[in-house]
Amino acid sequence: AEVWDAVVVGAGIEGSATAFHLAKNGCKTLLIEQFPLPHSRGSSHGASRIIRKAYVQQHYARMMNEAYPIWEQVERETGTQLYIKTGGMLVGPGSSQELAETERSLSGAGSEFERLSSDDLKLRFPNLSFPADYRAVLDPEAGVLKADKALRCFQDLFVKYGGRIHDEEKVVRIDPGDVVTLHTSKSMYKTRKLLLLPGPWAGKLLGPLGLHPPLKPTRVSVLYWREKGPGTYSPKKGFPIFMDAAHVYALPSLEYPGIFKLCYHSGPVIDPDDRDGVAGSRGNQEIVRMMCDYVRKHFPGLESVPAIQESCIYTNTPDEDFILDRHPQYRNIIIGAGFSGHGFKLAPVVGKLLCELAMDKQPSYDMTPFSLNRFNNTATPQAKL
Ligand code: PYC
Repeated sequence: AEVWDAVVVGAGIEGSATAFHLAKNGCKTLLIEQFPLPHSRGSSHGASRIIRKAYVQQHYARMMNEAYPIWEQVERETGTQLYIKTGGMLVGPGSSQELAETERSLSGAGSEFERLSSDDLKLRFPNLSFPADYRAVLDPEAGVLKADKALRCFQDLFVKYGGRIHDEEKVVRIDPGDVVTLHTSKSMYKTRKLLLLPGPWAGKLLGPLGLHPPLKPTRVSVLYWREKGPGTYSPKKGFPIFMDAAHVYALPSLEYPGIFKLCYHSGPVIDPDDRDGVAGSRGNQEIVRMMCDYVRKHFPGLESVPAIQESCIYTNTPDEDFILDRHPQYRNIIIGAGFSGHGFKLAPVVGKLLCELAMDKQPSYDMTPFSLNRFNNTATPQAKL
């Protein structure tokens, strides 16, 4: 059988961006996806995602300095607009650690931001209602990514650079070795490097390879809300994407123009193969009720029950940092997992880093926050987003 330089498993945004970098760097690469493309079974479906530099963790703020130019390059190469600049705001109590740390990481990454005092927040955003001590950090470069188009662009460029995509092909067994053998539902492949980016299926693929990182596939309810008046929270009227230190986020929906997407960044743990569990509402009613309360209190211009509910899977690590690492024993097997609901915007840099690992180059960033062995000590770090 022919031997591939690289096989990438999983054609979500992380796998597709990784495959793009590999092909662009001259590796003969196959991208395998278990479902027909495009699909909504994983974490890369839908029309919109937030893009921002405002991060508590400085490593992501720095990586975003490189992600933006790569997104721009993809836009240029495909002639497709992917990024809509709206600006973004992070709100929280004046004493919030998240706000202070986000300002510190933006400064450290050399990125601009604006600090809004409690009075500024009330003046600038009279259509929001927060307690008197709340303040905000404004990230001027934040905005919306056209997610479904972005996914397609990475896959198109991958093919343009000589890559091959096989969809509707499920991996059933991996035999490690100097040349890895990959058995799928349709065929068998040999590859020098295997890159696993299976999204919520990571646990199922890694278990047989002796790895059990603490990954939790989580069903997040994606909630869409109608406005009471036209365009109250529209970017056309200067309203930015929104994040609350309490893990709520909101953005104008490209899925349903004119309707606002506002969600809670958590949900019940599910099995990605249990379709009822993925699409269902078990465990989410509580979150929907909580979000109705949230909207009534803080977004008085929205109707207080969601007009549309969809779902998406986040694959969470305990510290919400990604896993980007080699298999500790089989060094030619490379893993990207645990994107914890915030990986889409960073996919161009994730792909670059995993490509560097696959090509035995020195990674461009310190990989310590992404290591598999950080889970070996038992203490569970506090989640922070
Ligand atoms: O990372 O900005 C983000 C985000 C928003 C919603 C889910 N993730």
